[in-house]
Amino acid sequence: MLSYTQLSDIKTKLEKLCQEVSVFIKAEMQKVQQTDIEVKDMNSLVTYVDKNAEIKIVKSLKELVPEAGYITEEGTVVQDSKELMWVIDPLDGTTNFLYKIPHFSISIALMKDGDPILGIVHDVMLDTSYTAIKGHGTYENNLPVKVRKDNNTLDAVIVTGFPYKREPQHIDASLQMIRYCVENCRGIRRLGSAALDLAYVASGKIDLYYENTLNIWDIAAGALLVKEAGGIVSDYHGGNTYLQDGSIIASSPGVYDKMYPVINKLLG
Ligand code: 2AM
Ligand code: CA
Repeated sequence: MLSYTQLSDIKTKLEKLCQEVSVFIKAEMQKVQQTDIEVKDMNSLVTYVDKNAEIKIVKSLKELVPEAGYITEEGTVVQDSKELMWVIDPLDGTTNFLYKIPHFSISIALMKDGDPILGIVHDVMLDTSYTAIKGHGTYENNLPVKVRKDNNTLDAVIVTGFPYKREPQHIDASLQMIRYCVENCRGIRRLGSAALDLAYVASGKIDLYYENTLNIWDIAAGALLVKEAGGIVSDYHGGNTYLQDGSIIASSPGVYDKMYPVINKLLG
C-alpha cells in the first residue's frame, strides 16, 4: 500500500519527468515529417515521437514503482495486469501535434485495483502540470483548483470531440447535441486532447466535457483530476463504467444535473 507521502513523492517525480519528455516532444515538433506518420486507424495517427516519448516515460516509471504493470497507448512495453497499473498516453492530441497546433499533453495515471489513485496531465507547450492524488484535491502547477460553480447552462462553455464513428446515425446524433449547445449554452469548443479537456473542467476553465469512443489512457488521469476538484464524472448512462466504456461526461455538479439528461437522450 502506497502512503500519501510516497504518492506525493511520486507525483513530484512525475512532474519532472513530464517536463523532460516535453522538451523532447517540443524539439521533435519542428522536425517531424509527413513520411514519419503512420495511420493506425482512420484519423488515428502516430509517429516515432509518440513511441519514443512512451519509451522514455516507461523507463523512468520502472524505477519509480517496479511492481506496477502497464496499459499504454503505443504498446511499447508488455501490457500486463497487476494490482498497481500505470496507464499512459505519451502524446494526447497527436493530430494537433502533427499539424503544429500547440495544444497536446502527456497523460499518466497510477491505478490500484482499477481505480486511479494518482494522475498527471501535462500541457506540453505551456509546461503546466495538472495533478491529483485520490482524497487530496487537484492542483494546477501546485496551486489548488476547483470546478466552476455556475449552474446556469446559458453561461456554460462545453467541450467535446467530433465522432470517430462515421456512420450517418452517429454524425446526426452528434450534430443534434452540438445544436442543443449552440442554442442553450455560451459556447462549444473542440480542442483535440481529451486529457487536457478533462484538466480544463478540473481547473474551472470550462463547465462540461463529453465525448465517446475514448480509450482508458485518454481519460484515467483526467477523470481523477475532475473528481478531486469537486466535479462529477460518468458515462453517457450516468454510471461509473467510463474507463471501460469510453463514453464520458465530466462536469461541475450544477451543469451536470442540467446537461446529463440531454446527453443521455441524444447520445446515450
Ligand atoms: P490521441 O491524440 O492520443 O489519438 C480528440 O477528440 C481526442 O480523442 C484525443 O485525445 C485523441 O487521442 C482521442 N482519440 C483518438 N482516437 C480516437 C477515436 N478513435 N475515438 C475517439 N477519440 C479518439
Ligand atoms: Ca489519446
